[in-house]
Amino acid sequence: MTDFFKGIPQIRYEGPESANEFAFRHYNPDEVLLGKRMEDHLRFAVAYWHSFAWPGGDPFGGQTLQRPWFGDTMDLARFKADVAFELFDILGAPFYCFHDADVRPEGATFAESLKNLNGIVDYLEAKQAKHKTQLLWGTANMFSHRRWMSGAATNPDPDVYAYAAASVKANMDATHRLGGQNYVLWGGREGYETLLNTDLGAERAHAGRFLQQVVEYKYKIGFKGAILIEPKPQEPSKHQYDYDVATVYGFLKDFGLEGEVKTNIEQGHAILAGHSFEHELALAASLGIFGSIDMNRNDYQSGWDTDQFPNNHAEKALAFYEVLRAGGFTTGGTNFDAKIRRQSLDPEDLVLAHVGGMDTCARALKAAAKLYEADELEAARRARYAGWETPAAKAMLKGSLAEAAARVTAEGLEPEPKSGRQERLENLWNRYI
Ligand code: XUL
Ligand code: CO
Repeated sequence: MTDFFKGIPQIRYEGPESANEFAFRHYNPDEVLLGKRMEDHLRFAVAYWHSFAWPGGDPFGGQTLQRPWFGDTMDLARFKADVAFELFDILGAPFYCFHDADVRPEGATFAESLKNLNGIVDYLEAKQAKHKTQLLWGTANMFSHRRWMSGAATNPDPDVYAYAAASVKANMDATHRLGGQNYVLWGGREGYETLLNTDLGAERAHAGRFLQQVVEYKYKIGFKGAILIEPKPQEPSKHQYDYDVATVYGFLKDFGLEGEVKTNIEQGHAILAGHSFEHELALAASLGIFGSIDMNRNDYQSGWDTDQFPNNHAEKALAFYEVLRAGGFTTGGTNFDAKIRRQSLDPEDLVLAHVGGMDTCARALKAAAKLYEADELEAARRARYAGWETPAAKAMLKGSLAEAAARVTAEGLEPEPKSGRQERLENLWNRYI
C-alpha cells in the first residue's frame, strides 16, 4: 500500500439522495437495466496517461502536478502502477488502458525501452491477477517522442516506419499477454503540417499497408481482441488522416479492412470534426465499425481537445442511447480519456473526477435505457420508414432507375410531405432525462 490516497474510502453506491461526495449517486454496478448489469453495460476504464503520467502542463506553462512517482526509473514505474491499482480499487473500475510511454521509462535504445516495457508488463500481470481491474486496451505512443514528429507509419523516412512496426508489435504483444480486449491505434502524427512537403498518396498507401500488417500480426499471435482506430481530425497535426468515422470507413474499405478493424470514438474528437458524439456513434454502428468509447468533453468556448471529465448527463444520454441501439459494447467500453484541470492538485481531485464522470454516464445510461425500453422513439422512427416495408418499395431497390421512375406516371404518385415531428420527439426525449 502507498499512502497517496490515504484516508479516501472505497466508493460505494448510496443512491441519488446521498450528500456524501465519496459515494456514487447513480453508478450502481449490480443494478440491472435491459437485462444486463450496469457495470457490464458501461465497462468503465481509467486512462493511465491522464491520471498518472500527465504533469499538468499547458501551452503557456509547465508542470503543476508533482507526483511522487514522476521520474525515469523502473522503481518509480512500479510505484506508479501501485498507485494506479489503488485508484482502480477505490473506484471499483473493471478496466484500465495504457500507452507504453505511460507505464515504462523510455530507454536509450529500442532494446532498452522494450526491456523496460516487458518488465512492467510482468508487474502489471501480477497486479491484474490480484485485483479486479483488467486491461480494456493497450496502445503505442507514437506521437510524443521527437522521432515521431513527421509521422509514424506515414513518416517520409522508412526507418521510422520500421520503428513504428517494432513499437506496435511490442505493444500488441504486451496487450495480448495482459488479456487486453482491444488494441487501439490513434494517429496523432499520421497527418501533415503543410501540403508543400507532403506526398498524400504515398502516406495514405503506407498507412493502409501498415494497418494490414497489424491485422496480419493479430492473427499470427492469436490475439482475440478487436483492432480499433481512433478518429480525430486534427491536433496535434494540422490535418490527420483518420479525420472522422466516415473517413476511416472509406480508408478501411480501400484496404479491405472493413470487416477487421472497428473504431474507438472520442466525444471531444467528434466535436473537433464538426459532428456530435452521437452522430459518430450512430454512423459507426450503421457501418458495422462501432467498437469502443473514449469518454470526455471539450470546453465549447476554447475549441481545443480539453479532455475534461463529462458532467452533463443529458448530453451523454444521447450517446448512450446510440450505444444501446448498436446492441451495446462487446469488447469495447467507456474509457475516461479525461484529465483533471492543472489546478486540481489533490489526490481527492483525481478520485472525485472519476466519481463524477462515472455517475454522469450511469445517469445518462439509466435515462437512455428507460426510453429504449419504452420503445416510443423507436416506434416513431419505424413509423417514419414504414413505407419501405411494402413490396412495391422493396422491388424498387432491386429494379432500375427507369422502373422506379415509371411508377410515378403508372400509379399517379404525388407524394404528400409529412411532418418530421422533431419538437414532439425532443419533448419525448426530455421526459426521460
Ligand atoms: C488524443 C487521444 C489519445 C488516444 C490514445 O487526443 O485521444 O489519448 O486516446 O492514444
Ligand atoms: Co482518446
